[in-house]
Amino acid sequence: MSEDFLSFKNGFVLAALCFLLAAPVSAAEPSAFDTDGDGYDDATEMANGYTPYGPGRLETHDADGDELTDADELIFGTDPLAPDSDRDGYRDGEEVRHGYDPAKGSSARLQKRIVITLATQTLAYSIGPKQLGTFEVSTGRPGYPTPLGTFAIRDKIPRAWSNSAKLWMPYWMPFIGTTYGLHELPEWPGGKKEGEDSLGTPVSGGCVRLGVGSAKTLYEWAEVGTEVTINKT
Ligand SMILES: [Ca+2]
Ligand SMILES: [Ca+2]
Ligand SMILES: [Ca+2]
Repeated sequence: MSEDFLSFKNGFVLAALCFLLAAPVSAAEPSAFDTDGDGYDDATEMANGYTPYGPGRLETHDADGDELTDADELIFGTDPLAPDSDRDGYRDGEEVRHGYDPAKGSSARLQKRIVITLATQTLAYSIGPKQLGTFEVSTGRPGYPTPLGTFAIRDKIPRAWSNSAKLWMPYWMPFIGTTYGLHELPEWPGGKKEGEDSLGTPVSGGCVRLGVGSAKTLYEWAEVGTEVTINKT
């Protein structure tokens, strides 16, 4: 056998092997892949909350040790088995922590978004494709509706005075002029503070009120320019 033929034959075997390894999972055979070789196929593991990239749960396991869990890698579209998915020199978890997109090169930012739903009196906040949490809020009472639409945070003031309502608004973040904004349950001169039990019911003058704790969390997380969307449902 000539060397040329051997090299051709080895190349063919290698190509066939690569094809078999890379072959997509057929719809008729969802059990074809068991990435971590533990005897359970990837689809079954994920359907039950387990990671297909090693032992443990999808939500807590970090197969490549880049501070992004296997579950978050799937959400952000990164490679669960590569610590620096976009190969820009920064690890996936480090990028997310600093607000950069771990799947899209060095300068792409992840967008921060706040969405308030009037029907449920809830606020959700997210970075890129990942929702970070939800809070109960109180929006405008009948006759004083919170405007619908998409706006942006214009300012951040730790404790603002409302001249029209004569009350203090802790963690004030206006999103329409200085009239409508997000803030903690208001306080009146003399020390009275709106009760937490008003959350979940639209009782404000049009602003979006948050509870003690949640207002501070959102204030520290959000930035001037963070998008704020108010939906009816
Ligand atoms: Ca497995
Ligand atoms: Ca990871
Ligand atoms: Ca990176």
